Amino acid sequence: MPQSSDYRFSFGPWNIHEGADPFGPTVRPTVAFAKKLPVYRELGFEGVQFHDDDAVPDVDQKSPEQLRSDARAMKKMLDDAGLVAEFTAPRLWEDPRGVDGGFTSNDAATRQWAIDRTKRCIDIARELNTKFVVLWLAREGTYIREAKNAIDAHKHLLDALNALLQHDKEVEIAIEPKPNEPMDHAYIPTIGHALSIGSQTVDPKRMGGLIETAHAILAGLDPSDEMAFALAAGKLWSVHLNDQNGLKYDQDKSFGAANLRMAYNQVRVLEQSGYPKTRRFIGLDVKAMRTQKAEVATRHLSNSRRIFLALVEKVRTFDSKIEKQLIEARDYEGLEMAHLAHLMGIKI
Ligand code: 3MF
Ligand code: MG
Repeated sequence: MPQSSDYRFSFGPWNIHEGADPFGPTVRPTVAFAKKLPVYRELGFEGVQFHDDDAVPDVDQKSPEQLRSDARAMKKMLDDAGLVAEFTAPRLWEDPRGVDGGFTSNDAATRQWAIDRTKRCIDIARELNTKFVVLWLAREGTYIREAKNAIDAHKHLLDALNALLQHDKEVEIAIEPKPNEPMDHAYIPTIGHALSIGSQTVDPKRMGGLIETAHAILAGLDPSDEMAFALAAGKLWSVHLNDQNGLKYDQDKSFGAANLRMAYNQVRVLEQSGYPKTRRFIGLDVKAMRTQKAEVATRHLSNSRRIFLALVEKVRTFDSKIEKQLIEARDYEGLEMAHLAHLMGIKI
């Protein structure tokens, strides 16, 4: 097996959850944040991905001093649990003001609120000892095309990114693209869009991307190719590995649970790029099934990590001589069979 120290794993507190869905209430008791922290190390994780209000509740209401001192208290909790913060992400989508988006709202005051709130999210990150902020642009899109001027929306988004980069001269911002849900159409659906807008900012080297498996599949794209695009540009700053059974609601299934070969190819591209050497995290954005009983409602996390490490082993043990021969002969049926046989543990 690969050394588990090769890769660093992270998840967000929202990945241990009560099981509510749009059609039914919670089915498991709430686990307090402080009770989630020890679970990280137990399951082999060292990084915590935070929404701003996971780290400091009532972000908008607090004075700057209060915000920083609350964030420092959270940093102490992390230190005591032997954990580090990977990033913070502004949870704009749960605030009534963000009902029709923040950065791309038609209302100037709302756009300013989104920028101010995200500046606070950056300040929290810095107190948690990370420079890394992730933007999942949940409601930056439309339910109907005519609701916003899309050209203006992209300009507003760029203005917001510039204001954020200028607020803190060291912050590094990764956009997490997603094509739909909650909106019908999101303005930044793919990593190509994310890196393109990043390249137009005042400081492109501090703009990158986070790729989530399910989001790429919902865009009809192959997650490993999306990752390769970002990796080739040195812009894959984190991942949200999970799985997705075709074009449905965002499922956040355990990594490899729907399509093991697609999972293998994501691991393969990360291995090819030497991702562990970057010391960046492998984030798992996975949800337990609603049917899962409370006592075993963290298995989706440990199972996903285990599948990831088993696939690292598969990638590392694939016979590179056979690969080279089959590629030279352009025998892709043979190459496919060699990979499938290796994955299944059968002889060709
Ligand atoms: C939604 C997501 C989000 C983001 C998170 C961090 C709630 O589909 O994937 O999870 O990952 O907000 O950016
Ligand atoms: Mg995600």
